[in-house]
Amino acid sequence: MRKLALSLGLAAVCGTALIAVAPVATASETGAQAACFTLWDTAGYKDGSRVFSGNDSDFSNNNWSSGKSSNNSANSGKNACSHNVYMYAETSYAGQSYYLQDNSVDSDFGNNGFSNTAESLNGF
Ligand SMILES: [Ca+2]
Ligand SMILES: [Ca+2]
Ligand SMILES: [Ca+2]
Repeated sequence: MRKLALSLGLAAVCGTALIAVAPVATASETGAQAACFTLWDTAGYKDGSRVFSGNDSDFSNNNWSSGKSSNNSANSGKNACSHNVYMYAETSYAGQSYYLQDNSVDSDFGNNGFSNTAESLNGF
């Protein structure tokens, strides 16, 4: 009987430990947004890229991975988010807009009249 009680005691300790870990696993989901949207400098997902995990009201202070300015420069994008992402021709989500639906890609903004145009982005 004493052995059985000890086993049960250990099981209880393990159970408590698992419960304590659970909130840590979900914290990442409720905290920072997923980095699920990517833009590229050039059509066909080429040259420098930028990954977004939230809105950006002004591209002028952000460069592509290549080091070049990402302002008025996006030409293709992939939206792996579960929500639409909206790009705007001016800062602060103003001017002409173009959006990528959730879980969609566009290899060339040129046939959408949005080449080298985006200055801000939201939808997160
Ligand atoms: Ca910015
Ligand atoms: Ca470009
Ligand atoms: Ca297009």
